[in-house]
Amino acid sequence: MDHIRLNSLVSSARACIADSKRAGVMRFSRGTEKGRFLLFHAAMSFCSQKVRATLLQRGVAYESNEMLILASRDRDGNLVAAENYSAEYVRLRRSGQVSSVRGLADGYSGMSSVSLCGLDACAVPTLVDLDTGEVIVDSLRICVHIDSAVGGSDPLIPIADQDRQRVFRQLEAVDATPHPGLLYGFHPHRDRRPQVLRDAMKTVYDEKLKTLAALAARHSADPEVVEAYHAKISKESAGRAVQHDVVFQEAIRKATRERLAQLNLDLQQSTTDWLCSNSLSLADIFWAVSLVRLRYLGLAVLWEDLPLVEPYYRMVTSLHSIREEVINATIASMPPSAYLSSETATRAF
Ligand SMILES: N[C@@H](CCC(=O)N[C@@H](CS)C(=O)NCC(=O)O)C(=O)O
Repeated sequence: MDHIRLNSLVSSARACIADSKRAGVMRFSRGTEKGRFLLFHAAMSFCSQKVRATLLQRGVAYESNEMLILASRDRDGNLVAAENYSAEYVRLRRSGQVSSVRGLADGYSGMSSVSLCGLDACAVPTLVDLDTGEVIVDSLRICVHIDSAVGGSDPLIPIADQDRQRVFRQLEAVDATPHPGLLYGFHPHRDRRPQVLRDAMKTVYDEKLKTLAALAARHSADPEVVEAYHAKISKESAGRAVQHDVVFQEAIRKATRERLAQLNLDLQQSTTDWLCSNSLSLADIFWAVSLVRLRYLGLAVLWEDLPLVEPYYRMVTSLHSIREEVINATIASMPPSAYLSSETATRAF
């Protein structure tokens, strides 16, 4: 995309962030590549955590634009839409929609994989690469893009073909795990999610749908934006319909358990220091983010009889990038969980 159009889309999206302290903030990591990447993200977003951990692990500087991804109430009690729902941000995100993607996500599976479900134009993270003029809208593609753009001697995607394929198989497994479904939906039998979170989830869909309907009406003159809002309304309505559906909720729990059992098997068969190769790979970062989120939700029970998963959890959460961008970010931005504390974050493995 040409730089004039890109800069205009970016400045409009940046302006949707209500607090200027969260917009246009340079984060240096170890101080390389200043000024190339801009990230729109949220502290609590599990997809954003994958990207921030990758940036920190690779020591890449970027401009952080942190968005509030939940609706809130103003002083008069009026509903204020999440910042990522604003038309200006949706326009930026749709500019990065590539033809290979399945179109807009308008159904609900409990997953957020763009390749399986389509693009959610109202979601984070979004990466802008000012050097190539690209807008990239999927955490998996973003992390792969950053790793190859940065180059150097410690890539997170191995060069050797077989190792590379092994890494991609794991990235897809994490991508197809229904993390959003497990966050939003009630847990049959015993719900271990923090009480504050469970309470917030009672109204979350109604708030999303109300703010999206108002935005679609307000921007009725812009068909591209309206199409995105209608797809999102359809997706979130489908999510609300299964939020308390025992069959659906048990099925996503079973799917998660199967992925964890496969991880245990892969760890058992692995002959390398890390999951897929002798050096840390993107597969380890993605699994770290997944396991931290599952533990936060009280779902470490799903791997209590899988002997290799817990030691692997300790190994990947000993990384500074994971402690900082995943564990600490979760603790700082989400209601406290009895299953994830800063002590678990610093415990040596
Ligand atoms: N597959 C996409 C999924 C993006 C996504 O679902 N983001 C979530 C946070 S992890 C979000 O923005 N949710 C807010 C909402 O949908 O209202 C990616 O990995 O980037």
